Amino acid sequence: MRTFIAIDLDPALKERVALLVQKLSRANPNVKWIGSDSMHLTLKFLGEISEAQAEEVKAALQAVAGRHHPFELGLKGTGTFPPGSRNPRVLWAGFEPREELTALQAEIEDELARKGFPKEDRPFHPHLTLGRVKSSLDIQKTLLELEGWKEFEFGYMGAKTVTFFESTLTPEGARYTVLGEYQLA
Ligand code: 2AM
Repeated sequence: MRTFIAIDLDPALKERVALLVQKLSRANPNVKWIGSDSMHLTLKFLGEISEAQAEEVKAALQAVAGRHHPFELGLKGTGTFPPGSRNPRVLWAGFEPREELTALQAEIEDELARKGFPKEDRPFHPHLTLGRVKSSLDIQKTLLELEGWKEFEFGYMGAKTVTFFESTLTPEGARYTVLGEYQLA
């Protein structure tokens, strides 16, 4: 199964992000825009793992979640991957830097590394993917519009739960199923 670990976005924030996506998507169908079901902050992408490994992940998340307290998560501003590119792959909204978030993500990495899961070699850039660029056609107009939201405050949510997701790839895009939810202590 193809899996990842994330913090799901709170419904009020999803609504605000959906309004921006609606505006941007009307202007550019060459981007695969995110739906509300796919709005999350990915903490760790695991990719293809076995059922037995999934059980190990569940135990690891249970342990890590028990060692962290809930915290405030702010969604602010927009940007692209690669940063500042005129031909980006991903358009995103950013999460405000937060020590508790960095610590939670790092501990998930460490706990899973101890169980033999490969560590991510790229730095952690907490973001919410808004869209993935399929074709750079008309992208400059979209980038200019996105730039207008560079400092926009979408709002805050309480990060209280870590979610273990399965991602099933379908011709219509990825479908996410919850494999487990772990409350921060
Ligand atoms: P994202 O966080 O930039 O949206 C499920 O695919 C989630 O895991 C997505 O939200 C996705 O990107 C994230 N992810 C991180 N690394 C990935 C990779 N190498 N392949 C697919 N998805 C990845």
